[in-house]
Amino acid sequence: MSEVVTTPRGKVRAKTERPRLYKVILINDDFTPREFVVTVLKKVFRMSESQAYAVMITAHRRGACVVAVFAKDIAESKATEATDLGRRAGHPLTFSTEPEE
Ligand code: TYC
Repeated sequence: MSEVVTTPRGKVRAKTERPRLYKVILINDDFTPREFVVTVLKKVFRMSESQAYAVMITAHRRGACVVAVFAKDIAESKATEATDLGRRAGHPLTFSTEPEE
């Protein structure tokens, strides 16, 4: 049996990189009722009434607000679930995702 000895090429670095995290962002609009936004934040993101109100009012005043940070697949499924709750109720409520720096 022959043995092949290989020498590592290029940089060898410790595998300590973590998967990138993604922000879920709540986008303001002029039509979705405030109370509906609060209800969705409580349901999908398990926020208290006061946390949900603070996020909703920040998006309302500034145009958008970071809701939470998750692994990519969880961020995307929560953004979709929350946006769909709005759509099914006839509201333009929108949640988006973007990678953290
Ligand atoms: N701007 C909406 C209103 O005045 C409330 C609202 C807040 C909607 C935040 C969306 O992400 C949002 N009824």
